[in-house]
This record gives sequence, structure tokens and C-alpha cells, in this order.
Amino acid sequence: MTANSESQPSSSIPSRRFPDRFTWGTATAAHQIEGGNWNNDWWAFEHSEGSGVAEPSGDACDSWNRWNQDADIVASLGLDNYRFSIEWSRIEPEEGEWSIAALDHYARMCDGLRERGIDPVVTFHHFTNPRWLAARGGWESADTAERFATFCKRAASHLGHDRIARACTINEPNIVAFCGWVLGVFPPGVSDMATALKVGANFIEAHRLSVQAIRAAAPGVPVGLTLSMQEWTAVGESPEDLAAAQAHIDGARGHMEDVFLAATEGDDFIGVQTYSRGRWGSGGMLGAEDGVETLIMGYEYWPQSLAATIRRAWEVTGGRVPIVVTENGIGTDDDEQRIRYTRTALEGVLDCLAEGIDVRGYTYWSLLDNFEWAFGYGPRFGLVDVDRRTFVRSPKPSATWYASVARSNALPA
Ligand code: GCO
Repeated sequence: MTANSESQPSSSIPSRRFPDRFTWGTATAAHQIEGGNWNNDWWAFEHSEGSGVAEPSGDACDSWNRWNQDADIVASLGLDNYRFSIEWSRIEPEEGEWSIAALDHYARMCDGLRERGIDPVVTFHHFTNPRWLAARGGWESADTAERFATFCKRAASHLGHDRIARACTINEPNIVAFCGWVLGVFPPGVSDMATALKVGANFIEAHRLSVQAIRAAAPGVPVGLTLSMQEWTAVGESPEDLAAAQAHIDGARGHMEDVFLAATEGDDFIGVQTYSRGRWGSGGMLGAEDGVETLIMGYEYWPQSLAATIRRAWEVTGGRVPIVVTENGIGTDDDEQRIRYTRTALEGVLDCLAEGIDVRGYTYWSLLDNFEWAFGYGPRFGLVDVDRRTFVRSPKPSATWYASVARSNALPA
């Protein structure tokens, strides 16, 4: 345990109970739920020939207009926080041109959440960029870090420290760099490792500048980075094969995770986000293990990854920064499987707490079935079903289950 975890749990917690003040939330992102975000690079990508995106985001869940209904559901589940993102392309539709109406919209959202007893957890960048920014080189350009910090300063000062309970600077910069510049399945859809590494470095600089900007504009608000992590497993028959697999992991994990974890030094929290594991052999990445189910996302059903990633984030950062699970969940049509997944993941959180790791909260991804990026509306991560024609929201049994865990602050036997 470290100094900044003095008020936190330890091995003395009775089993299956979470510590007092453990926070329970659920998350979404603007482009995945608001609808009509035509002024960003994702919308352009969805409509470009050959992007491979399954379908356009369109009206999404119409949450721009229906955020009140979403907030009512979060309140009805008894969750204490709701993580959502503010859409840069709405707030700064052209460089230096600020939409007071959009900023007021998000201020009203924060107020509406607060009135319902829900803490607003605000993400400043969740994958999308204004079109003007992309036209100026986007994250390939070193100027983007400054431009992002300017946006953060403006948005954080408009919302103010009394509205924002927790601020997440950049969501999964590693995934944006990897999917946009290596796999080519996110905008700008290219495959060029050297540029991907440059993009990663620009994100790190942007994180650093945005922490300062948000702290200056909204003093006292905890600020951190949310990082996509996975359990990395080396597979091999012989010690040589295992060593070769581990060497692949060390190389890939260095630029996918470790450089970003290093960048959290001095932050108020690390947002750990995980969904599955990656298996590596002596020749490189492997597919699913025989007998382990593969999900619609193409990766294994592997809820154990949560404990593994929390431990690793804690270890790599030397226990200096508290951890919040800012995303964890499963895309599935089988809601019983969602409950099983979340239960196993939460058992892992309890194990980590018992080991003395400072985990402050858990956030289920996602509140709603929503636009899953290149996969379109196929994968269903939501606790709540959304009718694609009427936008009617219907909580699933997993929502009721998750609400009971949050309310009792314990995992039922
Ligand atoms: C991410 C994002 C979310 C996804 C979720 C499920 O991790 O990719 O933060 O936007 O929807 O992770 O894949």
C-alpha cells in the first residue's frame, strides 16, 4: 500500500464485500450514442468507400435528445456515477469557433445527473476528432496536443469544477493509434507503424497538457487517462518458444501499454479498461485457445483479464496511482453470459483489493446497446436494449443484477 491509498481497502475487507466509498458506474461515449455527429472524422470514415465500417452511426441512440431518459435509467439502477464523453466537433465545430449551445447542453447534462444523485464522469476525447482537426493532420501533427489542451481548457472552464466529478482526458489513445494507423480499421484507415508510434507520442503529450489545462480550469477535479489493456499470455511448448513468445509480448506491450502507463505519473487515477486477453506464441499473435469461446468481437470470453490488468497497471506504476476500472464489459446477445462475465470480473476486483491494490471503482461498459465503431450495431454491450427504430430503452436482467450488486456494494453468493 502507498501513501495515496491510506483511506483504501486492504486484506481486512470481508470477502465478497467492496470497500466503503467504492464507486459504481456505467459508461457511454458521445459518438456511440448521441446520433448525428456528422462533423467528425468518424462520420466521414463511416461514409467513405472501402472503410470496412459495417454501417454508419446515423441517429445512434438519439441520446443527444434523450439524455434525460438515460440519466433516469442510471438513477433507477442506483449507480453513483455515469461516464460519458463530450463531443469536440460539436463544441468547436471550426477551429477557434466555440458553440456555447453545445457547452450548455453538456452543462445541463451534468446538472441533470447531479440532481439525480449521479456523479458526472466526463471524458474529453473518446475516439472522434472534428473534421477541421483531421484536415490539419489530426494526431499525426504535433500541433494537435496544444489544440486539444485548448479545447479541454475551454470545456472544463465552462462546465466548472462543481459539475465534473472526475475527468478522463483521452480514452484509449493506444487503441486509436493501433486501430487507425496499424490495422486501418479506424480513421484515417492507414497501416504505417512509424506513424502509429508518432501518434502515440502526440497523445502522450496531449495527455500531459490536458491534465494541466483541466486542473487549471477546474481545480480539485481528479484527472486521469483511460487505457485499453489486456491480459498478455505467452504460449509455448519449450522454454525457447516461451521465451520467444515473451519477447514478442514485451515488444508489443511496451508501446501499447507501458509508455502510456508511464505517462500517468502524477495523475489522480489510472482508468483500467479491459475486455479479453491476447495469446502470443514464438511466431507472433495466436488465435483463441481450443475450448475457449470466441465472442462476436473476435476475441476470447476472458473475464479474468480484469484482475490481470489491474495487477499489471499497479505493478508497472509502482502503486503510485489509484486505479478506477473505467470500462469492462461484454458484447453478447446472451444476457446471462453478461452476468456471468461481470461476476467473474468483479471477483477479480475483490481479489485485487484483498491483495492491497487501491481500486476505487468499477464502471460497466456500456449503459446502452450502441454503435460499436467498425462493427456497427452488431455487438451488444448494453445493460439496456435500445430499439433501433423507436429508441425505446428496455433494461435487461443484467441491469437489475448489476443494480443489486451496486446497491449492496457486494457480490451476491
Ligand atoms: C473501446 C471504447 C468503447 C468500446 C468498448 C467495447 O474500448 O473501444 O472505449 O468505445 O465501445 O470498448 O469495445
